[in-house]
Amino acid sequence: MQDLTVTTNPALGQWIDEVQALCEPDQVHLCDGSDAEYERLCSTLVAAGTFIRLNEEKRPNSFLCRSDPGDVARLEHRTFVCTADRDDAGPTNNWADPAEMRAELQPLFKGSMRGRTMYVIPFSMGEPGSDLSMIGVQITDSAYVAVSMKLMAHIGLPVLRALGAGEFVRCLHSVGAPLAAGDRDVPWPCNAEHKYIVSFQDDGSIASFGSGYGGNALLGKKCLALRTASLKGRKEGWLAEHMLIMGVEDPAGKTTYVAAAFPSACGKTNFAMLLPPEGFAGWKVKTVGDDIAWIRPDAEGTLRAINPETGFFGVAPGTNDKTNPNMMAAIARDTIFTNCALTPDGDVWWEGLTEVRPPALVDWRGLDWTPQAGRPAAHPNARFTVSRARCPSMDPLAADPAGVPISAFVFGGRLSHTFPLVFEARDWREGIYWAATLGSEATAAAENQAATRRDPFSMLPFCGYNMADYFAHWLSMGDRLANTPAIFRVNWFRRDDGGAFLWPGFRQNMRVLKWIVQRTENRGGGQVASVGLVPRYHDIDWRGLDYNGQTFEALMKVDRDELRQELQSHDVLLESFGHRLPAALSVTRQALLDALDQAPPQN
Ligand code: OXD
Ligand code: MN
Repeated sequence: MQDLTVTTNPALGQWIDEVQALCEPDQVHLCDGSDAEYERLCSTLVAAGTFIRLNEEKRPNSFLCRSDPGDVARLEHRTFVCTADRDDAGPTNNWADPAEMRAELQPLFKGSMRGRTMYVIPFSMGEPGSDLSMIGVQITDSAYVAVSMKLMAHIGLPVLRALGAGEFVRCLHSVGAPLAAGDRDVPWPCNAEHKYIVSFQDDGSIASFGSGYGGNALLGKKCLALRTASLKGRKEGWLAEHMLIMGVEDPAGKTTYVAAAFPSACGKTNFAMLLPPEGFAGWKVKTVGDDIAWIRPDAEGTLRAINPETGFFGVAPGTNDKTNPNMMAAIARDTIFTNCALTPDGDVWWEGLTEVRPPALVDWRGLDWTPQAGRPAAHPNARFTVSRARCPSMDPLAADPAGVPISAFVFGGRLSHTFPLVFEARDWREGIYWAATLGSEATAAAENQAATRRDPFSMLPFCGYNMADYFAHWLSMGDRLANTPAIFRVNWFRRDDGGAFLWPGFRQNMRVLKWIVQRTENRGGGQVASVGLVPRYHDIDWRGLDYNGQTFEALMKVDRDELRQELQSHDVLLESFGHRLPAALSVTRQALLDALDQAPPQN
């Protein structure tokens, strides 16, 4: 493998040598991506105390891993986008000068892998060899990262073959915890003092230091497939999006594909794997992806999307047989669990898994736990990592390098008030406006005035360039399409005056999906309201659910004053972009405000 690397891609051979000289690992392991290698590395992690092998009968071939309590989530304040000109990163990113950042990182990486193995992981986001794919090579001193990458991407020899002498994205990662001779390692090494997740947009490389967790460390995901790819997509005329992709198959066997963006904590993975409710015999939801979509116009002017990932890195708390039976089936075996609780019989548990909490557990920090402990047993951001091959709802076209045709975009936040269950934007431009001003309430607060965090297109932490230019890119994409997808906003989280949810959500969201599919087929079923086109009560298929017209009215109500306030509150976000904001967005906002003044009071 070493020879193959050096002879087929001299630039890769040279980069490996450079990183080895800089980071000074004890040894170098070039990952071939085989199952045998995965098993060997998992056994090494068990021997090191990083992994606990779960009960083979209850959860075959699965492991529990506990991170350092200070390394449990993505770190947005330590994530940097480096561009020569600060304005190219824009007001929503942490900007740093590329040369200064390189100078800052250099001494941190110097000797950072001492006492450790340096893993070289060639990986492909998208099918190896496809024109739509991107190849990266991650160098890391974390075996946890190496095994996780095996589940989340194509890795190893097939990728090297596809790479040949071609270009690859350099992804350098160190947990930043060198070991001196004789030092005892800890189960989850990381650096308590320095953490950096950096996209160098001048040469497209990525560097991450100090954290071993999730999107900070699995560099193919948020770093390459979103921050790096979004900039590449802008240059090349495509879109790298924080979106799930699903196919909705009707009883006649016709599949309509939808891509949907939701900020974190809005149930994106559950929606991507939705099991239609009773009464929807013959309808099927087929999962293409739960987190990332790469979307390009084809020669016919249709947008086609691929999910560049091969696995799921999903949030465990709240996942159960009701909220996501497909994911429950997927994680029945061959899964890496991180920061979940351990049961006495060697299985995992998290809040929401069962209605009744087990009487005794070991919590995510390794401490004894009982329901009286007064703290969660699993970390709220506890995760499972599992290959898509295990998920029963996968679409047969999920790995098709040509992608699937997108008929609709759906944007949704967690909003207790103002926004109805669903509406369709009147046109592409208005749809972009509603996506650009997407927001979600920070907490599931019962009060009406919960603070909204703006998260345009749910890309706030992931757009690798100035978001004003990103909006312009989306606006111009509309001009290039012959089959322009319809754009919808949804809100599963509206509450009544007493703070109770008005909509049951989960499987019942299928009713909204069915209406969306019907709209994309121009089969009518809606009326014009101030926000856009909305379904009437009889436009929704209610079979199997007792949901009365009065509650539906409360769910769909758009109050003119509330909507005006909402539109006015967009100022803060829009004005932050200054002169770079596309005029079309300010014009759309004004048109929506003007239309409100002319509309009847509650419509
Ligand atoms: C994720 C996220 O982990 O969006 O997918 O934070
Ligand atoms: Mn995500």
